[in-house]
Amino acid sequence: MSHQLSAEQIDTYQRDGFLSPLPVFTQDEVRQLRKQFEDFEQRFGGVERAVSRRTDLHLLTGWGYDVVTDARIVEPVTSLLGPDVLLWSMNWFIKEPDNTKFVSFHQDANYWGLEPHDVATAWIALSDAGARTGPMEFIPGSHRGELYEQHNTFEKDNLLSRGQTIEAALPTEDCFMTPLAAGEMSLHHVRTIHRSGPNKSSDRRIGMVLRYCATHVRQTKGADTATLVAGEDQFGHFRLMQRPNVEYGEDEMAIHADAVANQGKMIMRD
Ligand SMILES: O=C(O)CCC(=O)C(=O)O
Repeated sequence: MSHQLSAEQIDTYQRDGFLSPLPVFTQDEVRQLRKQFEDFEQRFGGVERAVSRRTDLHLLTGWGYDVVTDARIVEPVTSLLGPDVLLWSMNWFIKEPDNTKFVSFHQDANYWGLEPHDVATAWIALSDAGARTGPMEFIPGSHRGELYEQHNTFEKDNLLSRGQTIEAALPTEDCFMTPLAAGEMSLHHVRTIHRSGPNKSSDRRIGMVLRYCATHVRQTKGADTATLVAGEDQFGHFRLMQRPNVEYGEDEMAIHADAVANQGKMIMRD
């Protein structure tokens, strides 16, 4: 069965800079994935302490690797980026129940260092991401406009690494909320302006966030790693990572720690 996007879906993405919702996982699968993720959190000392380790779980766990290579996610991405695709990183945006954490208006292209901007994010809900949970909100068409200057606020409740915020006046009245049911995903372009509000629900809002790029994309900030998930890599711009042999194995832990530290450096480097 093909999971490629239709011509109409591709047009919508190209026009708006995002596409939502798309079904991915069944309820059984999503329950199992949430359990695997929450087991990981417990294994590493609980929710707070596991935060520093949760990036790139596909380098540490088979289930993580299976997710980032899942045809139901990767094929729609190839419809947008072409047949040769890398996973650059796997992140988590989690808002605990009844929580003031938020994400300010920003553009990912401003600080990732990836160029050209043939880069897309698959944002996958592992819990309900309905209107009360602070789902993703996008400004349609903003990926076709300018790259805005962002100010680093380091605000306590801002989930972004530096609290980066676009301070210019934006057409916020156009902002489009994309609530998702558990198991659904949205796709967004690396230049699309987006934000999200606080979680006013009684459950965690768990976003599993996968960043994909075409193989011709370069990291302009230094040497970086990525995982080939579709087609072939004829460019060699990234050191390619492999599926972990042993779940949480010693070698895997070292490889993972190294990749995560390096990615942190890339994101924080100006
Ligand atoms: O999940 C969120 O609230 C924000 C995620 C985000 O900014 C992103 O995926 O680029």
